[in-house]
Amino acid sequence: MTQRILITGAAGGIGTLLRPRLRRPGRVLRLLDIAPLPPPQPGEAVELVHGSLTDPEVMDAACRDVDAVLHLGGYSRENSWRETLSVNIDGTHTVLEAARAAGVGRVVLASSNHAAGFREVADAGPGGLPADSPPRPDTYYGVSKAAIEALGSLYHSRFGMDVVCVRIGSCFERPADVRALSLWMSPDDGARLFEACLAHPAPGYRVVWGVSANTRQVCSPTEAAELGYLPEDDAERFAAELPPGEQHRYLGGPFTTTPLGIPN
Ligand code: 15L
Repeated sequence: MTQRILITGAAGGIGTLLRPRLRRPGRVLRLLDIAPLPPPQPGEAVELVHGSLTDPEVMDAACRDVDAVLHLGGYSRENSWRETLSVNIDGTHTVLEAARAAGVGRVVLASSNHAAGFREVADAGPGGLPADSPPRPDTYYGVSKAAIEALGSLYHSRFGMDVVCVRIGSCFERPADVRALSLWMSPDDGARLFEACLAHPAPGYRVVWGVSANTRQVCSPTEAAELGYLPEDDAERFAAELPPGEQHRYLGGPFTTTPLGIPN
């Protein structure tokens, strides 16, 4: 039977990196974004949906016949409170509500290290910061990620939906700076982690870190490992190429000092 996965924010940075990596025989990726999506490649099993995740009608139609939702959509950086509230928080409510109404049993939410951005790196200890460390957001953006984790918990407790919140570290082709040597999640590991979120028989509600097997890791790998995630990459191989820099005091790095409400 065909498996259909809805990916919101599919034209964004992580959506673009995952699109080729989540291709599988017997799987259709339904890609949703308000931004233009590249047309299907020959043989690529995708359905393109142009629309906003904040629109309940769009989301109701997008969730039809879907087995799981990967919710990557929304602002991925700091923005005004009003925009953050409307797109990231209210928009995630719209996504969860549409998924519930359509009977979708599993939603994976893209949370972020910035939900816990004011956690001190020095508190990590040998096991790393637990994935469910209580929120210490560093921005309105971080608040929105903490809020969607809470929404996910509500939808699990009320409706039995499986909801996995992935506190993504820094997911780019390569780590951008010294801070990312601790927080990098390679695109391939990102795909491995999202596959684990989809494959686990009954994840319930859980929060996991989305990072690679970095030598300088500060985030606990345990919770994601329990899900079945086996990372293969380590940011350290890029260390020599990076400009010199220092580890930040706080997990959120520069987000802890960026002016609130101003796009960064
Ligand atoms: C995030 O949550 C952002 O979406 C991304 O653009 C990076 O800034 C990342 O965190 C990070 O902390 O490096």
